[in-house]
Amino acid sequence: MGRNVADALWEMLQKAGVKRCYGIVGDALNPVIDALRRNGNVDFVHVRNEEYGVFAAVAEAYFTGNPVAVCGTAGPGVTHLFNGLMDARKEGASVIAIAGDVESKLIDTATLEELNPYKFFDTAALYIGRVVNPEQARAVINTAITTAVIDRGPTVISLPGDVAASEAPDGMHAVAIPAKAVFRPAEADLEKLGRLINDAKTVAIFGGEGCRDARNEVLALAAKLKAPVGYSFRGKQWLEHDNPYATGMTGLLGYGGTYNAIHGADLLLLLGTDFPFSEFLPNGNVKKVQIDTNPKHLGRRTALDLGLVGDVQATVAAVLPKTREKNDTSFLEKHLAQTREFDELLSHYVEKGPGIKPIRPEYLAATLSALASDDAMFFADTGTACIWMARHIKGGANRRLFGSFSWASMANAVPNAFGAQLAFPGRQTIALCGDGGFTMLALGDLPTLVQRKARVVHIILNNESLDFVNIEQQEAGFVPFGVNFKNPNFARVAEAMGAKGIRLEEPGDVKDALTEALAYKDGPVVVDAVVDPYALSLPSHVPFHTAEGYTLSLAKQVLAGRFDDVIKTIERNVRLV
Ligand SMILES: Cc1ncc(C[n+]2csc(CCOP(=O)(O)OP(=O)(O)O)c2C)c(N)n1
Ligand SMILES: [Mg+2]
Repeated sequence: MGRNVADALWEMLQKAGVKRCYGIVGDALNPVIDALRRNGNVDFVHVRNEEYGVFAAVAEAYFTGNPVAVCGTAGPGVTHLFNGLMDARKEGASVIAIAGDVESKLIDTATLEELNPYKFFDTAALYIGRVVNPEQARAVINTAITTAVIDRGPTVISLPGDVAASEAPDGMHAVAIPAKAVFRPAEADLEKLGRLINDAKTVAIFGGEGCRDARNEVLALAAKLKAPVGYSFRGKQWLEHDNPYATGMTGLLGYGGTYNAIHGADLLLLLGTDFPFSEFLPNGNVKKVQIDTNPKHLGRRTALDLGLVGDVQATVAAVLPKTREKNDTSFLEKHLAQTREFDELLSHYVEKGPGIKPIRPEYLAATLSALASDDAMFFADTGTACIWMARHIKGGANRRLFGSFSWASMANAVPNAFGAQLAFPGRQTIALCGDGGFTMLALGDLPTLVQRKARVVHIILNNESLDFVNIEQQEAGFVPFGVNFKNPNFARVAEAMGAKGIRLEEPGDVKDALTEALAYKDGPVVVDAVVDPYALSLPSHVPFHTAEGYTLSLAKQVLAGRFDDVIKTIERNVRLV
């Protein structure tokens, strides 16, 4: 027999730029993996849990721009892919899942491990194809690849082993992937946008992931309009560094002057952001324009005066010549000053850090940021790690920050970092993980990293709690419950598994321990940092229900005056004086 369907599958994936496939083999996938072995051009990364493989694939796809394959086999192996595929969908990563399916003659008979892929993947995948006949394979594989790449999300090829092993029809291997299209709003809408900008005395910008390729244009617009620039977590890495107009983030992780800037401006430009926390966005007095490639994003978080469908880069470039320069810098200066003030507030933790035990996570994160290389890639687990990354890890032209920002799954950071390390070997990849997150997924796959000598620096925030939920419960006025647990010494566990382990308990040792960890070149290193579980973190603006919750839960105190003053009082006083 000549080429089989599985051979053609790998040829097509390889031609589309797939360099790796993460997953676990078995039954239906055996002919698929045999074809991968014979092909020789795609690295098969055996992981101990399929979910870990998908989070690795998400980071690889997101940062390289290439599609990445994952695989899991029939039923249970396939279900393990799901959470990661949801993450791929929300983070915009081109991940192609090859789902082993039951033999084609047994489909729809509820046979062992049978799972209906259409029903199961419906929420996660942008496209699901079930290859039940070799004649159909080219079209299905082609659609799965082009959809994943162009719409930047997960797709699924459900493949019974017998079909994978069947002879492929001739000529089944071309995939034509176009370059990224330029997407601009209609001229009439650009004119309207120009008028809105020119009529506004003050303009504020709030940018998100859609500013990834538009940094220069956004900064040029800010310079011309003297506009403060705030950003979502996903926008931070593109817009914050080396930006004289940057005013920080808003939302629950917020810091700096952005909240007040976007509420105080005449006009707010929402650029490539689907920032989901509507209560942090202005209503009423502020006019709002949103620009996004995805029309579903327009107006769903806040009511708009104008919505434009287009790339931020192309749209801003097109509107720049239509705008008049503004010369009054007072609005900008006011919010930059507020940003500096909040920066100083945050630096209290850092300055006092060496003297406070248990170790303050703020101090740990800030020291890490200072020691890490200029092109380090940082990954944060969902949990308090996100807060410390948002506030204390400084970005840079070549630094990267990533997490499960929009799906918000736990346990993403280490597998994300692993995928990035495989894609960029030797580059510093650092996972800030929760102890809940580390034990949920990362621990089981530590041997995978040891085996591959993958240089992933794990920094575990060992607070023996699901601290983020602990904070959440207090914000909501609950008595914290179900959030505490006991940990082993993770440094010793890591050593037993063949990784380097560093136990960190003394604040005075933070610098040396992190320096040692970052310098380690022989594989994964696990820094088990015993940190303060009572590291209270409040945003630069506290919505009323949050403040109310804290009042109930913590002390039923003050809170009659201005929220900002209250936050400052708490920030300055908790364990710092
Ligand atoms: C898979 C999953 N389960 C539960 C949650 C809800 N959740 C969000 S953060 C969090 C706590 C994380 O704890 P840990 O990893 O220890 O980090 P910490 O906040 O303590 O730093 C939980 C349970 C989630 N987001 N994802
Ligand atoms: Mg924890």
